[in-house]
Amino acid sequence: SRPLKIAAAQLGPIAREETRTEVVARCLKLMEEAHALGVELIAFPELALTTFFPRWYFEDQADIDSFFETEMPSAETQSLFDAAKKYQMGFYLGYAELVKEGDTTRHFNTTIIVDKTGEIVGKYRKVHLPGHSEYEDWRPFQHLERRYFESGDLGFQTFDAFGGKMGMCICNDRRWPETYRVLGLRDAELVMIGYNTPVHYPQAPEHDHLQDFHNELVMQAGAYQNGMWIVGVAKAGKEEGCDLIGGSCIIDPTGQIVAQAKTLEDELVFFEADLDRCDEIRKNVFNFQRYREPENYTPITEP
Ligand code: ING
Repeated sequence: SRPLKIAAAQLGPIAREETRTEVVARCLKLMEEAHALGVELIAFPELALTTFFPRWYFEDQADIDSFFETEMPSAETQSLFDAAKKYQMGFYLGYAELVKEGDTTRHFNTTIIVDKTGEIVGKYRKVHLPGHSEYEDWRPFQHLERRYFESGDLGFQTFDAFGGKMGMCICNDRRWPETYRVLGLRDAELVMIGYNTPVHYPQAPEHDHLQDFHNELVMQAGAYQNGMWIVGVAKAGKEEGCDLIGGSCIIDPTGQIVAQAKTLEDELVFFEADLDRCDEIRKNVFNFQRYREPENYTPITEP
C-alpha cells in the first residue's frame, strides 16, 4: 500500500474587498488544522486568493488585472510556501495567473502543485472556459471567464510527487469526460479539482436544483472510469450575493465519496488514501491496455 493523508480545504465566501493577506490567513488556519491530522497534501479551491471576479463585467484592464498574480510565490502568498515546508505538507492552489511574454500579456485560470519542500512541481492552466465574453444584461450575474482568461496551453499533465502520479484540472474541466481519460491515460492516481459553481445556471434555471447532483456525478464517474482518487474543493456559500455550491469531497477509485464537507464555509475534509487502490480498477474493469478500443474513438479528437 501507498498511504497518503489528503485534505480538501473548502473555502467559504471571499468578499470582493477581502485582501489576499486575509484570504491566505484563512488558508494557513486550514493548513494548521490539517497538520494536526498529519495531512501531507491539501487542496484549495479554484481562484482561491480573491472573490470569483468573473461574475462582474470590467472594461478597464487594470481593474481586471488587480485580481491576477504576477508572481508565485508573491509577498502575500510566500507564507503558504513557508507553511508547506514547516508542516511537510504540499498543496494545490488556484489563482489568476498574469504572464508577461515580451510585449504581450497573457491571462490564465491556473493551479499549481507545491511539494513538501515548498517547491512548485506542477502547473495547469484551465482548458474548458465556461460562460461568455461580452456583457449579457439578461443575466442576474455574469460569468465572464471567456473574457478574462485564455484557454490553457499546458494540456492535462501528470506530475511525480507524494509517492505517486498527481493530476490537476479546474472546475468546468470536471464536466468533460475527456479531462479524466487523458489524465488516466497519463497514469494519474490522484486528481485535484478546485471549483466555483453557482447554484443558479441562468441559461437553464430548471437545472439549478441539480447542481450538487451534477457536481458529484461527474467526479464520481471520472474517478471510477479511470481508477483514480479525486479531491474536489469548493469555494462555497453566498459570495457577493451569488450562491455557490459546496460539497467538497474525496472520492476513491471505485467512485465512492469517502469524505465530504457539511457546511458552506471554511472546512477541512480529511481522508487517508491508499494510492495502490487505483489498481483495483486499472488492473480489472478499466484495464486500458487490455480492453480499450481506440480505433473506434476517433470522433472524440476531431474538432
Ligand atoms: N463554474 C461552473 C462550473 O463548471 C457552470 C460553471 C456552472 C457550468 C453550472 C455548468 C453548470 O462548475 C466554473 N468556474 O467553471
